[in-house]
Amino acid sequence: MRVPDPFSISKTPRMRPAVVALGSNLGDRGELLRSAVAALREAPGVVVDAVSPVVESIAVKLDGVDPDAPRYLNAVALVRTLLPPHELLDELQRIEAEHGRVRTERWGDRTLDLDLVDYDGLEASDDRLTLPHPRAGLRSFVLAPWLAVDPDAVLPGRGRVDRLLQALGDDTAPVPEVTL
Ligand code: A4P
Ligand code: MG
Repeated sequence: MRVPDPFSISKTPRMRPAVVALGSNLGDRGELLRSAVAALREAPGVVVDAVSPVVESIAVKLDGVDPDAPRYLNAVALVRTLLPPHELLDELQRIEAEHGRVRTERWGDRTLDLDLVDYDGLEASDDRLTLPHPRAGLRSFVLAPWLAVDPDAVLPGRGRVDRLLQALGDDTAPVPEVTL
């Protein structure tokens, strides 16, 4: 029996909108985010339409916020892509690896984290990819920059980003001196 693919999208190639969250709390964080955006712009089948302002926030670890860990810079990029979701994830992970990302501890400090927050409103999950990103709605460091670059943003299945952020509270600080 054929198992239906939860990610199945129409086979007609077209540019689909996606939202990528960027984060860094090690190294030259601003330069790493800038270089990651440049790499996204160069990725085959990816067009970057907009990049948010940069915000700073306290690191969230598995056991809660950690004021002793290096702070994060975060931003969000709005893209359009010809790539199916897993191929876009491959590109994001390739860019992470090229920027010195080493996976040791889950939610540990990292030079670069690229998360796929939304792919064309898809709600689906397998062992490699969950869409939308399951924790995006709980994180002001994702919601605040996303809202700044798209006032009508909607997190699939969860609702409008402005409402989600209002309910959550915004604990990010703007970093206007870093532009991407
Ligand atoms: N994966 C599944 N769905 C997705 C998706 N939508 N986007 C899988 C990206 N990856 C997805 O991720 C683990 C696995 O998740 C991947 O192999 C992929 O197949 P990872 O990047 O290797 O590890 P991680 O980032 O430590 O894990 P996770 O659970 O994705 O962490 P989060 O939720 O991304 O949190 N604090 C602040 N202030 N700012 C931050 O940006 N980021 C994190 C990471 C923790 N604390 C933070 C921040
Ligand atoms: Mg990640």
